[in-house]
Amino acid sequence: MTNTPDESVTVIGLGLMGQALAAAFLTAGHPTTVWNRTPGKAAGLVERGAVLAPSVADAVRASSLVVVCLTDAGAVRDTLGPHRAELAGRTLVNLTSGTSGEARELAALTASYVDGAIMAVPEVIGSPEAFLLFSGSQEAFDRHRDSLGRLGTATFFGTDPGLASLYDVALLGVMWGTLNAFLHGAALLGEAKVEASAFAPFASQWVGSVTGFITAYAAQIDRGAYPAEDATLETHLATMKYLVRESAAAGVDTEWPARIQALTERAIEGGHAGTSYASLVEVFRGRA
Ligand code: FVH
Repeated sequence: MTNTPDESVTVIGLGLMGQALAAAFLTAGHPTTVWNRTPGKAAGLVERGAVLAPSVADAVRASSLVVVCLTDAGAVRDTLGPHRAELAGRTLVNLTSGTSGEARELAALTASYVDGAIMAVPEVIGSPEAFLLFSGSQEAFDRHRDSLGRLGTATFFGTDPGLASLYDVALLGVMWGTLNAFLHGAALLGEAKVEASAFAPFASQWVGSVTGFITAYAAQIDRGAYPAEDATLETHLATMKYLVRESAAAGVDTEWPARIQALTERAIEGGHAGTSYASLVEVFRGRA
């Protein structure tokens, strides 16, 4: 990564995330132009040397790399759709959340389109702990790799512009599933007067142990074979029933554990009784 960037960058959208993106480019020394529907949000960045463009067209024309971060795909379409002429020959990096289908549609805005997803909060933008997922034009990503690397740890997943968004939602699903499981456990233990902060270190340690299964199960999924090297689905099912019964007895939500049990029962009905937990992927694929 070069240390003294001379590449000018434009950031369109100065919400909580857009402000952090523009600030990271300024900190790295990039000549930075900004635009926001509500111009007042640019004040702090202008004080740091950013140029506030009077219009979207001026903002796009100011840089070879245009980064947009708005509320949703509709806002991106409304804001940049009328400016395809200005976007021609420039790279547009869209860091707005959205679906893979929306990303593929927005890729029509310019030949040099890169879609992205930010797995981080604004506070960590500019540090390696900010993970940014990209897909779309490989040539464009490679050309601006150093500049995009100023935002955090950047990974390019492939030329399908929708891929970064799919990774984003899949990873968010891992986050929500994990947090739901912790919160359900905290509710259950709370009925026994156990504080969440007492449960937390055990839950964190256990999440760390459980992530060890991910690599092994990924290999089984890719091979399409699910040998029970740790525990069979029948063993899992027996203990899942305890979670359902304990939840009912404690008067906390039973839908969450019952859903887990139902998925496993469906896999067993599909002939996976003696296989590993990874065989539930067949249920999620709608094949069990
Ligand atoms: N904030 C976060 O931690 C998450 C981390 C993961 C990725 N998300 C996504 O980033 C996009 C922007 O999120 P945000 O937190 O910056 O959102 P806001 O602070 O609400 O700012 C929204 C900006 O979008 C502008 N805007 C909205 N609608 C329009 C429109 N129709 N035309 C033009 N601009 C529009 C808004 O402008 P203004 O209200 O200031 O005038 C803000 O600049 C988002 O996709 C997250 O999912 C962030």
